[in-house]
Amino acid sequence: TGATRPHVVLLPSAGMGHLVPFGRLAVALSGAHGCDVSVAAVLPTVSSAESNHLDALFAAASPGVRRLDFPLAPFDESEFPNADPFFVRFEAMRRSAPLLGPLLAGAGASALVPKSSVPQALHDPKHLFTQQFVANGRGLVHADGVLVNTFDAFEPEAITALREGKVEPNFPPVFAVGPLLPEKFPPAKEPAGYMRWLDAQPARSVVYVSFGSRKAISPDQLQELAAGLEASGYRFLWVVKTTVVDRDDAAELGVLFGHGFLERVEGRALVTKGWVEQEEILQHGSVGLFISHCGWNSVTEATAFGVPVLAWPRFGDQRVNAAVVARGGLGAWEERWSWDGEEGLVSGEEVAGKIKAVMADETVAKKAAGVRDAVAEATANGGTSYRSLAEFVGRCRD
Ligand code: BUP
Repeated sequence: TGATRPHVVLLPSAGMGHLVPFGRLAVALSGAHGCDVSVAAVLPTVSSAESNHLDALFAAASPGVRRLDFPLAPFDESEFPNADPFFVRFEAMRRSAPLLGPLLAGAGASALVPKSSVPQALHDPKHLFTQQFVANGRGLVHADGVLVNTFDAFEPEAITALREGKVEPNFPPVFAVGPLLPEKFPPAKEPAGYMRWLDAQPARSVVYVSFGSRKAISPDQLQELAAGLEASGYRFLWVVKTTVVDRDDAAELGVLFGHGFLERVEGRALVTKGWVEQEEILQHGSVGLFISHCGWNSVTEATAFGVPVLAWPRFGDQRVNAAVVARGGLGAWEERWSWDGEEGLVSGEEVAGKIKAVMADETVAKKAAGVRDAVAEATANGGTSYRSLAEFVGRCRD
């Protein structure tokens, strides 16, 4: 649109009768009409005439026409014995439709989800997770409604797109009922050591670091992170999960971080290996920043308590969540920072620089406080999440 070149993606169905006019349309759009065009090559092709035609098209067409391979999801053709192979292909394509989103993202046709943010497994149509994801996705449209743990003001585009049928025309009603707030359990009789430590720190002075429990960080990256936290000069509370160390043993932690690290940061840092009550930490007034893997629960907990997040996603949906953090005003994300990425280690210097910049930036803290206020509004009686949950309950009664 406007001054930018439109990017048109063409998805010809099976058979030369479809492929030929789509090829012509591609050439017309890219030539006189100045569009970037991607033509999906649905694989495997049904006939050799089609594969020859595709080869010829991409060899002859202008550079504005790109080939976009679209491998179909696994499909058992024996379901349709004696059927016309082209009709069987139409069915296979219809069933592979959920794979189009990631494909288009890879073609740069969507600004919302770049290919690198699509969970790794979904890049492979044969992956068990992809097969489950596709099957579940198909089932979802038959649901009477879908509850999502987010709130309208935090992810307005995504929620609107779902509600207006832009993601899937028959998508059921969406109830944005989040963030689901932590249960209020009675406080432990003896506060944990890390809570007592937090009590002794000045307001908003501590960087809380936790990357969840599911995947250990490489020893090299761990050392860079340690160096960065040390060089930042800030106080920090670091919950370390590694397969190397399995207890809170200073000597072993010392080996992991490099000699003398724990001694050098003593007094301004607490490093622990065990399970912590994260929601208690996030609502403690001493915490000023959360360096997080952006598991969705961690993100929602940070929204509820208005703690700015410095996103460092690792795998699965976490890059998408990190983008939501940045877009939703909850914090910052350097896109290079991702352990799934192929761009190598993030240096201690870079970590220190970013921590200092974010901690010193009053706007970051103000915006995160704004998100917290929006949570309070959404979840209070009459707010969007409260009403969504009430409407959901109302429908259950009908
Ligand atoms: Br670790 C840890 N204490 O020590 P996410 C986590 N949590 O309370 P995801 C603690 O577990 P992974 C700890 O507050 C959150 O509610 C945390 O869920 C809590 O991570 C939950 O953030 C973790 O969605 O990965 O993606 O489930 O299992 O690695 O934490």
